[in-house]
Amino acid sequence: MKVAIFFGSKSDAETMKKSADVLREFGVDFKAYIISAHRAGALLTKTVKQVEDDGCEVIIAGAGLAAALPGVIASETVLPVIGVPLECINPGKSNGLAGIDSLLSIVQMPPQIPVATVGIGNAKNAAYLAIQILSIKYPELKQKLVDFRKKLAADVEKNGGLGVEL
Ligand code: RP5
Repeated sequence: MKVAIFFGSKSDAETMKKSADVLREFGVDFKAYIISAHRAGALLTKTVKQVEDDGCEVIIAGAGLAAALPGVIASETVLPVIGVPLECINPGKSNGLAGIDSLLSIVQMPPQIPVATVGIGNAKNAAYLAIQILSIKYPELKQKLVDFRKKLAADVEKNGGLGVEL
Protein backbone atom coordinates (compact mmCIF):
# COMPACT_ATOMS: atom_id res chain seq x y z
CA MET A 1 0.00 0.00 0.00
CA LYS A 2 1.41 3.42 -1.01
CA VAL A 3 -1.50 5.60 0.12
CA ALA A 4 -3.90 5.33 3.05
CA ILE A 5 -7.23 7.13 2.78
CA PHE A 6 -8.88 7.92 6.09
CA PHE A 7 -12.26 9.52 6.62
CA GLY A 8 -14.36 10.18 9.67
CA SER A 9 -17.71 8.67 8.79
CA LYS A 10 -19.59 6.54 6.29
CA SER A 11 -21.38 9.75 5.35
CA ASP A 12 -18.05 10.98 3.88
CA ALA A 13 -17.62 7.95 1.62
CA GLU A 14 -19.19 9.30 -1.55
CA THR A 15 -16.85 12.29 -1.67
CA MET A 16 -13.74 10.39 -0.57
CA LYS A 17 -14.33 7.76 -3.26
CA LYS A 18 -13.14 10.42 -5.71
CA SER A 19 -9.62 10.09 -4.23
CA ALA A 20 -9.82 6.34 -4.72
CA ASP A 21 -10.93 6.73 -8.35
CA VAL A 22 -7.91 8.90 -9.22
CA LEU A 23 -5.46 6.60 -7.43
CA ARG A 24 -6.93 3.63 -9.31
CA GLU A 25 -6.61 5.47 -12.61
CA PHE A 26 -2.87 5.95 -11.92
CA GLY A 27 -2.41 2.40 -10.64
CA VAL A 28 -1.49 3.50 -7.12
CA ASP A 29 -2.08 0.91 -4.42
CA PHE A 30 -4.18 2.20 -1.52
CA LYS A 31 -6.31 1.16 1.42
CA ALA A 32 -9.22 3.06 2.99
CA TYR A 33 -10.32 3.33 6.63
CA ILE A 34 -13.38 4.92 8.25
CA ILE A 35 -12.29 6.08 11.70
CA SER A 36 -13.50 9.13 13.58
CA ALA A 37 -10.73 10.88 15.54
CA HIS A 38 -13.25 12.05 18.10
CA ARG A 39 -15.18 8.82 18.47
CA ALA A 40 -12.36 6.28 18.29
CA GLY A 41 -9.00 7.91 19.05
CA ALA A 42 -7.27 4.75 20.25
CA LEU A 43 -8.19 2.81 17.11
CA LEU A 44 -6.96 5.71 14.98
CA THR A 45 -3.56 5.76 16.71
CA LYS A 46 -3.20 2.00 16.27
CA THR A 47 -4.20 2.13 12.61
CA VAL A 48 -1.81 4.97 11.75
CA LYS A 49 1.04 2.86 13.16
CA GLN A 50 -0.25 -0.11 11.19
CA VAL A 51 -0.32 1.73 7.85
CA GLU A 52 3.23 2.97 8.51
CA ASP A 53 4.31 -0.63 9.13
CA ASP A 54 2.54 -1.65 5.91
CA GLY A 55 4.72 0.75 3.89
CA CYS A 56 2.28 3.61 3.38
CA GLU A 57 4.04 6.72 2.01
CA VAL A 58 1.30 9.38 1.88
CA ILE A 59 -1.92 9.77 3.84
CA ILE A 60 -5.15 11.40 2.62
CA ALA A 61 -7.61 12.29 5.37
CA GLY A 62 -11.09 13.72 4.92
CA ALA A 63 -13.45 14.91 7.63
CA GLY A 64 -16.38 17.24 8.17
CA LEU A 65 -17.56 19.49 11.03
CA ALA A 66 -14.79 19.98 13.63
CA ALA A 67 -12.62 17.78 11.37
CA ALA A 68 -9.87 16.77 13.81
CA LEU A 69 -8.93 13.66 11.82
CA PRO A 70 -6.22 15.00 9.45
CA GLY A 71 -4.53 16.98 12.23
CA VAL A 72 -4.59 14.12 14.70
CA ILE A 73 -3.11 11.80 12.10
CA ALA A 74 -0.41 14.40 11.32
CA SER A 75 0.43 14.52 15.01
CA GLU A 76 1.08 10.78 15.01
CA THR A 77 3.21 10.34 11.90
CA VAL A 78 5.90 12.13 9.90
CA LEU A 79 4.34 10.91 6.65
CA PRO A 80 2.84 13.74 4.57
CA VAL A 81 -0.87 14.18 5.35
CA ILE A 82 -3.25 15.74 2.84
CA GLY A 83 -6.46 16.98 4.40
CA VAL A 84 -9.79 17.13 2.59
CA PRO A 85 -12.33 19.47 4.24
CA LEU A 86 -15.80 18.01 3.77
CA GLU A 87 -19.22 19.52 3.69
CA CYS A 88 -21.22 17.44 6.13
CA ILE A 89 -24.08 16.05 4.05
CA ASN A 90 -26.18 14.24 6.57
CA PRO A 91 -29.95 14.38 6.16
CA GLY A 92 -31.70 14.83 9.48
CA LYS A 93 -28.49 15.83 11.27
CA SER A 94 -26.40 19.00 11.48
CA ASN A 95 -25.23 20.11 8.05
CA GLY A 96 -22.36 22.07 9.51
CA LEU A 97 -21.31 25.30 7.85
CA ALA A 98 -21.09 24.10 4.25
CA GLY A 99 -17.55 22.82 4.85
CA ILE A 100 -16.09 26.18 5.96
CA ASP A 101 -15.94 24.81 9.50
CA SER A 102 -13.92 21.84 8.35
CA LEU A 103 -11.69 23.91 6.01
CA LEU A 104 -10.70 26.30 8.78
CA SER A 105 -10.11 23.48 11.22
CA ILE A 106 -7.88 21.49 8.86
CA VAL A 107 -5.92 24.41 7.40
CA GLN A 108 -5.21 26.05 10.75
CA MET A 109 -2.71 23.53 12.07
CA PRO A 110 -0.22 24.79 14.65
CA PRO A 111 3.42 25.33 13.67
CA GLN A 112 5.56 22.20 13.15
CA ILE A 113 2.63 19.87 12.37
CA PRO A 114 1.40 20.76 8.86
CA VAL A 115 -1.49 19.30 6.93
CA ALA A 116 -1.54 20.03 3.18
CA THR A 117 -5.12 21.16 2.68
CA VAL A 118 -7.13 20.99 -0.55
CA GLY A 119 -10.43 22.72 -1.29
CA ILE A 120 -13.76 21.75 0.26
CA GLY A 121 -14.79 18.36 -1.09
CA ASN A 122 -11.87 18.26 -3.51
CA ALA A 123 -10.87 14.67 -2.82
CA LYS A 124 -9.64 14.38 -6.41
CA ASN A 125 -6.95 16.98 -5.84
CA ALA A 126 -5.85 15.18 -2.68
CA ALA A 127 -5.14 12.14 -4.81
CA TYR A 128 -3.33 14.14 -7.51
CA LEU A 129 -1.16 15.75 -4.84
CA ALA A 130 -0.44 12.35 -3.28
CA ILE A 131 0.61 11.08 -6.72
CA GLN A 132 2.87 14.12 -7.22
CA ILE A 133 4.55 13.42 -3.87
CA LEU A 134 5.02 9.75 -4.77
CA SER A 135 6.36 10.66 -8.22
CA ILE A 136 9.50 12.09 -6.58
CA LYS A 137 10.39 8.48 -5.79
CA TYR A 138 8.68 6.56 -8.62
CA PRO A 139 9.77 7.60 -12.16
CA GLU A 140 6.99 5.59 -13.85
CA LEU A 141 4.41 7.53 -11.84
CA LYS A 142 6.10 10.80 -12.79
CA GLN A 143 5.86 9.83 -16.45
CA LYS A 144 2.13 9.08 -16.07
CA LEU A 145 1.64 12.54 -14.54
CA VAL A 146 3.59 14.23 -17.33
CA ASP A 147 1.47 12.39 -19.94
CA PHE A 148 -1.71 13.28 -18.06
CA ARG A 149 -0.78 16.98 -17.98
CA LYS A 150 0.04 16.90 -21.72
CA LYS A 151 -3.40 15.47 -22.39
CA LEU A 152 -5.03 18.18 -20.25
CA ALA A 153 -3.23 20.88 -22.25
CA ALA A 154 -4.13 19.20 -25.55
CA ASP A 155 -7.79 19.13 -24.50
CA VAL A 156 -7.70 22.88 -23.75
CA GLU A 157 -6.29 23.50 -27.24
CA LYS A 158 -8.93 21.28 -28.81
CA ASN A 159 -11.77 22.90 -26.89
CA GLY A 160 -11.20 26.49 -27.90
CA GLY A 161 -7.72 27.31 -26.63
CA LEU A 162 -6.52 28.03 -30.19
CA GLY A 163 -9.34 30.51 -30.73
CA VAL A 164 -13.09 30.24 -31.11
CA GLU A 165 -15.85 31.71 -33.29
CA LEU A 166 -18.40 33.52 -31.16
C1 RP5 B 1 -17.12 14.08 11.04
O1 RP5 B 1 -18.43 14.36 11.39
C2 RP5 B 1 -17.22 13.14 9.88
O2 RP5 B 1 -16.07 13.24 9.08
C3 RP5 B 1 -18.47 13.57 9.16
O3 RP5 B 1 -18.18 14.45 8.08
C4 RP5 B 1 -19.24 14.31 10.25
C5 RP5 B 1 -20.57 13.67 10.58
O4 RP5 B 1 -20.38 12.32 10.93
P1 RP5 B 1 -21.63 11.32 11.08
O5 RP5 B 1 -22.50 11.89 12.15
O6 RP5 B 1 -22.30 11.30 9.72
O7 RP5 B 1 -21.03 9.99 11.41
O8 RP5 B 1 -16.42 13.51 12.08
